[in-house]
Amino acid sequence: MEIGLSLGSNIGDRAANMSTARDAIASLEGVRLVAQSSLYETAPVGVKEEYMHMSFLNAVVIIESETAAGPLLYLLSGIEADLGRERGEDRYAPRPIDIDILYAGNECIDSGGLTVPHPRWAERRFVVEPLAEIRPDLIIPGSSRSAREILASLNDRSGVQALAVNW
Ligand code: PH2
Ligand code: MG
Ligand code: MG
Repeated sequence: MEIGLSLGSNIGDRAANMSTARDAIASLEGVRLVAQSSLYETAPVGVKEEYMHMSFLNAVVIIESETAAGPLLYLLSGIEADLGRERGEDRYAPRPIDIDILYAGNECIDSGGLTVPHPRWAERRFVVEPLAEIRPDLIIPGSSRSAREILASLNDRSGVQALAVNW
């Protein structure tokens, strides 16, 4: 099944964190990397005032996975932990890497701490813009519009800029 992932980093060597996480995802058993967006430099959304100066790198990665979303989430948390992610009470605290499942085929899941499609993906420019770059015609369950159409009418005006770098 095709699964879309959002990657984000706002601490440490952000570009290295993004590449290392992408490679670790691609190395998971039963996972094949299908597409990756450009790297985007993005303004923080919804973080505490004290972290507003820490801009993010974001990207979307698409995989073909034999592992279902539930067990995959567990493996992805392992990659986050390997890259030094610590989980405290502030879920939006700076992190070397955050890996979120955006969608998993046409599945709708709401159990065990996992909600798929991601409940906020369509409101966030740092997700919609990289997704529309690589899957403009994708319609994610819960929406009637394609990624490209959602991007065209997005309210989130926060800064998102594609970087001309390989990763
Ligand atoms: N992730 C968040 C909260 N805010 N802002 C940007 N620009 N990029 C993110 O990845 C991000 C965020 C929670 O996971
Ligand atoms: Mg997350
Ligand atoms: Mg997140």
